Amino acid sequence: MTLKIGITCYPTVGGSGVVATELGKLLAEKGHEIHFITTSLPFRLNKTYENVYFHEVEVNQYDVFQYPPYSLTLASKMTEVVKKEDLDILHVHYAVPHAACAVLAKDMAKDRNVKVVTTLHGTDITVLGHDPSLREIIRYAIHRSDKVTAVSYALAQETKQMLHTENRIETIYNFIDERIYHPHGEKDALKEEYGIRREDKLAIHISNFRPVKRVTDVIYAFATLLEHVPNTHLIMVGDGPDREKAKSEVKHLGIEERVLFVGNQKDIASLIRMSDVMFLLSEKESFGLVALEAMACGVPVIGTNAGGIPEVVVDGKTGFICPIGQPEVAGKKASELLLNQKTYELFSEQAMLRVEDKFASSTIVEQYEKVYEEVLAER
Ligand code: GMT
Repeated sequence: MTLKIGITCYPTVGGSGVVATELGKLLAEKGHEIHFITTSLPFRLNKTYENVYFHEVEVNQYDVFQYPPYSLTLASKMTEVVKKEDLDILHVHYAVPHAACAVLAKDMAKDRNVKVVTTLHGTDITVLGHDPSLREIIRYAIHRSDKVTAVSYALAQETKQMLHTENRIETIYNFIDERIYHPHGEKDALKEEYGIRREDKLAIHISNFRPVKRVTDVIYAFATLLEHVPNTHLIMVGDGPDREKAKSEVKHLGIEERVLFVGNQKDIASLIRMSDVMFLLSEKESFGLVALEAMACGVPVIGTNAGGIPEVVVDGKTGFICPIGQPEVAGKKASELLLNQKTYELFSEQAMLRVEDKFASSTIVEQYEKVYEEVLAER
């Protein structure tokens, strides 16, 4: 059965937008008709795809409003697309405000009986869910969705505990595009472009440098790693509020020669491939898509025991799981890997196998299709 599916996500850089867009692309390849309803073209939708359509949500600033009414504009656009394109499903990524808008659109296009599938990605629950001013709307949006999925068991559990909801929340893991994230490709030439000798080791961190990512812990972990493995470098990819803090810590530690801040980058896969180990030392992380991207490229991950990270990274097998806020432990674990070639190769192999086994895009897409079929069977 081919379906008409509306997808709403935050279209700018970020794991949830990546997952939503890649899902839409793969569903379209399987013959479903996909309608992205977003404020701009999702950044991974960089060319035209068969069966994929884009409906722009315009957010205008009017003098009469103090704030642009994004949620209402979105709900209105969703309703319009549901009616015009006769959508079967509205699949929204993020509870706030997307699920609430979808519920509103469902009510406004009542005769169409569109079904709402909400996927929770983390920050909507782990940060916004704690905000009393949003808790009721999150609870309502979840309660009124026809199906709610979360990207990890940890997130599903946390959502249930926080909102005291009886709703069944199904875990569907994230996935990566295996055509982009794989271990094959040029590494040494790129390393040299960054001034790193091919025989030197390289650690990588990729994030939006928000406080939850604890980027200064990454710097401290690297400093410990450097004590044990002197020919190591660190590449910091991304940008955000804590970038300057991290930079000044690097200066304070006198390791400027070894740490590169490269800002937001397009070709993440090549940067991961040229690296030997990834640090993801967040205090909150519902899944950690970058960890999956690293593992798919055969790069072991040193992560924290936050949220869903331990569901992605298997401690002692595809990387190491360390306590939050203990960067010296993370640095020591990374050095153990980099100093033991045999163990390193084993971890690298196991990381790739785990991605194939548990996070294959074909399996995950089928899980979403099953969810769509289930909710439509209730029509
Ligand atoms: O990590 C972020 O700050 C970005 C955020 C997003 O909206 O993309 O990431 C969340 O969703 C990703 C995709 O499901 C997950 O891999 C991230 O773990 C999650 N971030 C947090 O939970 C902090």
